[in-house]
Amino acid sequence: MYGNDFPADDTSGGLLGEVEAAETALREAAERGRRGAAGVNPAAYFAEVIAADQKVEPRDWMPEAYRATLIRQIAQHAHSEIIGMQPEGNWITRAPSLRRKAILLAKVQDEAGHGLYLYAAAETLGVSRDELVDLLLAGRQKYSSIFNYPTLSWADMGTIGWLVDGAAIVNQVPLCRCSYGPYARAMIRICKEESFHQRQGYEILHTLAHGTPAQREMAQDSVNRWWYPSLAMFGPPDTDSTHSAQSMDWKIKRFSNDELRQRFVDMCVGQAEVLGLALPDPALCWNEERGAYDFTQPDYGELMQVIKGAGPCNRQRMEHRRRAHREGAWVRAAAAAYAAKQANQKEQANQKEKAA
Ligand code: BYC
Repeated sequence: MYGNDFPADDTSGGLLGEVEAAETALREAAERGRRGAAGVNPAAYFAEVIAADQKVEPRDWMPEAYRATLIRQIAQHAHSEIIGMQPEGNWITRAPSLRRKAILLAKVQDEAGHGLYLYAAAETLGVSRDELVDLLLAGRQKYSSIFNYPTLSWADMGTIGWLVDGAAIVNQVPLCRCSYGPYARAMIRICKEESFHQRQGYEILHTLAHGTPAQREMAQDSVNRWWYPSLAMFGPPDTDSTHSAQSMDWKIKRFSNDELRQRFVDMCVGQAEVLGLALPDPALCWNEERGAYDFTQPDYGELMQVIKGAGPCNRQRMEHRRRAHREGAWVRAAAAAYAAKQANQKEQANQKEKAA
């Protein structure tokens, strides 16, 4: 499938191994059962579950602020997956070959699937998917800043895979160990798929970077445009992050925004070298003392503008989503009518069985 010189290494920087470890830990924890006595003092029990690194489950008592934080983060994450289909969907009809088209189509469908797992995880917290979608459409919930940037060339499909999905995995692998069970379980499946997405993007860029001078230039231009927005995906710097401290206490987040951003930079430098592409940061250099790369921070003023709705594509993304929602109303109505009919038939069959 790949050219002979395509690197065989795991381009997720070993993160897939961490996903597998988190999956094993979840399975073992479920087999062991939980310590502590439920029902004694719910707040003390919740604190004990968090301290023992066990999972909070939907039936458990939880502080309202914990519930609200999870709903905010999981909904924002779900919306990002759905809005995130647009920049790549833009290139499905213009993919350079049938093979590329089939892969891109499958990837965009995967994003829809991720959105569904996440809406389902949010629903376990007592909020419906319809409510969350309404909040997004009303502009009262967010989605990731990164999807407000335009996809200007085919190389952007490679760069989104490599950098955007790469940043997503670095951010999301620790979420496989999130204290809320349904979110952690959803993240395991998502991370496995994301790592494939990242790999396919890397392969697109590798092909372009080793192609004609024009293809190489297109790849470099794309990396130049997406590097800083990808760094900004991790959120504001720790000093300005409003939720990190509390989310880390609750073990929703396991690392701060800056810690994950650093991890991402450290992972990308070697990968860019293998690609033969430059990261657009003249200040990027290894810091022996810190054991990490020094780098130029993204423009956080720009991040805040994009979050507030003033990014290059915010208006276009939301208009498209609202239109798709409107035009899909008949599909939702048909699905609901079909589900009601099935439920009715099942109920009648049950009654018949009882009467017999
Ligand atoms: N964009 O206190 P902070 C994907 C907001 S999908 C927009 O640090 P937190 C993919 C933040 O919400 C990728 N808003 O927040 C899909 C907060 O605002 P509010 C999506 C941002 O939650 C398809 C305020 O800034 N990934 O990869 O502790 C195709 C202060 O921030 C952003 C996830 O959603 C941003 N970048 O940390 C391809 C992962 N950053 O709510 C790829 C799950 C910050 O107070 N989410 N804000 O008004 C998280 O891990 C965390 O929510 C974040 C932010 C690290 C993003």
